[in-house]
Amino acid sequence: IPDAVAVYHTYTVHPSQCCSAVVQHIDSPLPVVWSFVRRFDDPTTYKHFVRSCHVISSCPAGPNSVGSLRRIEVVSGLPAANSTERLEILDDTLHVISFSVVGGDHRLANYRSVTTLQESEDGTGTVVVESYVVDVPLGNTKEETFVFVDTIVRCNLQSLAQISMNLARENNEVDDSD
Ligand code: A8S
Repeated sequence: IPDAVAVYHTYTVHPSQCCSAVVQHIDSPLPVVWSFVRRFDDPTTYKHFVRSCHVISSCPAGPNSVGSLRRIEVVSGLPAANSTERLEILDDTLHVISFSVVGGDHRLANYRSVTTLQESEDGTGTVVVESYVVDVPLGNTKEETFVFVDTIVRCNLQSLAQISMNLARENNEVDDSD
C-alpha cells in the first residue's frame, strides 16, 4: 500500500478496542467499483445486511458530502436493529471513504471504518482495503468482535466484487455493440 493510502488505515487503538482490516481483489476497473463505494446515500447496492437507508441530515453540498448523516435499518437475524452513521471522508481523487457510527440500536459502539481503492498492479483490477476500529462490546472478547465484524465486512466486499464485475461486463457489452 502506498504511504498516501496507508495513513488512512492508521488508528490510535485503545486497550478496550479492536482493530482489523479486510482486503478484496476485484476483477473490474476502479471507476466501476468506486461508483458503488462512494454512494454514502445508498449502501444497499452491496451491503446486504442493510435493509434500507435514509439520509437524515444532508450537508448543503449534498448527501454524499462530509458531515452527512444516514440512518440504516438492519435485516432481521443480526444483533442490531438500526444504526446512525456520519460521513467522515469522501475523496474522489484518492478514492477514500470513511464513516463513523454515531448512534443506533446495536452493539458496535464507536465503529469507524476506512475504505480505500487502488488499481491493481497489472492495471486490470482493483484492490479494496477496508479497515475499522470498534469498542469491544461488554461481555465479548477482542477475538469474538473481529470475527463478527470481519465476517460482515468480507460479505460486503464479496458482494461489491460481484456487482462490480456484473456492471463491468455490461459496460463491455455496450462497447462491443458500437
Ligand atoms: C458496514 C460495516 C458493518 C456494519 C455493521 C460492520 C452493522 O450495520 C450491522 C450489524 C451490527 O451489529 C452493527 O460497512 C451495525 O456497514 C450489519 C448495525 C453497525
